[in-house]
Amino acid sequence: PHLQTYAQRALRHKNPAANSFLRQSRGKSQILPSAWMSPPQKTFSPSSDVVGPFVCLVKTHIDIIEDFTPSLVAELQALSAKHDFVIFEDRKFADIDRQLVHLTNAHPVPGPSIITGLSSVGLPLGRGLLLLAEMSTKGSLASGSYTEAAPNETTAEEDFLVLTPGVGLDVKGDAMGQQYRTPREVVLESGCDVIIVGRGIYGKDPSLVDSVVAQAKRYREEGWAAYLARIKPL
Ligand code: UP6
Repeated sequence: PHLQTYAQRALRHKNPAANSFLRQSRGKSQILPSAWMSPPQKTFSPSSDVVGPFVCLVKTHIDIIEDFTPSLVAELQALSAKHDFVIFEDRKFADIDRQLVHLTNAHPVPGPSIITGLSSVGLPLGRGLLLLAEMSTKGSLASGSYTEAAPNETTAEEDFLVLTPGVGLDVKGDAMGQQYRTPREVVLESGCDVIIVGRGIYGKDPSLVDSVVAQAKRYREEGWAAYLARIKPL
C-alpha cells in the first residue's frame, strides 16, 4: 500500500478516521508539529493557528500544558475546522481508557485487549488508534519481534498509516536520547506516511512566527518530495 497514493488508499480504507485523514491529506501534504512541550496556553493556540495551513495533523500532549483550561480544547477544535487538520492526542495508553480526539495512540504491550477496549469507545465515534510498534529513542525495547507482532494484534488486514516522530533536518538527537532521521530517510526507508516534527519546527520559541512558518514549509516540502519519490507513477 505504501507505493500507492494517499487518494488510492483512501478509496479502499475501511477505517473512517484513516479514510478521512487520507482524503484530507490531499495536496496539503504531510507534516505536523508535535506538542508544544509544556508551553503556556497563550502560546499553544496561536502557534497551531500559524502552522495550521501547512500541516495535516496537530499532535498534542494535552496533559502537560501548564495553564490548561477546557476552553483550550474548544479553541483547538475550532482551529482544526478552520485549517482542516486532524487532532492527535499523544496519550500513549498502556491501559484501557477513553478517547476524545480524532486519533490517539497506545502501546501494544498489553496485547489485543488494549485495542478492543479503546475501539469499543472510539470506533463508533469514527476515531482512529495508532500503535507504538517502535520508538525513536536510543535503546528502545520496542524493536525486532515486538515491532513485528504489533500490527498482528488487529484481526483485519489493514492498510496501516505510519506516523513517524524523531524527524529532524539539522540535528541528529538531543540530550534525552531522542534520535532524528531526515524526512527522506523515514518516508523512503521506513514507509512513513506522516512525519511528526516538534522542535525542528518550533525550535526554542514557538512565538517566533516567521521561523515557525518557514520551518513548517521546509519540512512539508521535504516530506512531500520524498512521498512523490516513493509512490509508483499512475
Ligand atoms: N515521540 C517521539 N518518539 C516516539 C514516540 N513519540 O519522539 O517514539 C513524541 C515525543 C514528542 C515528539 O513525545 O512529542 O514525538 C517528538 O518531538 P521532537 O520533534 O521535538 O523531538
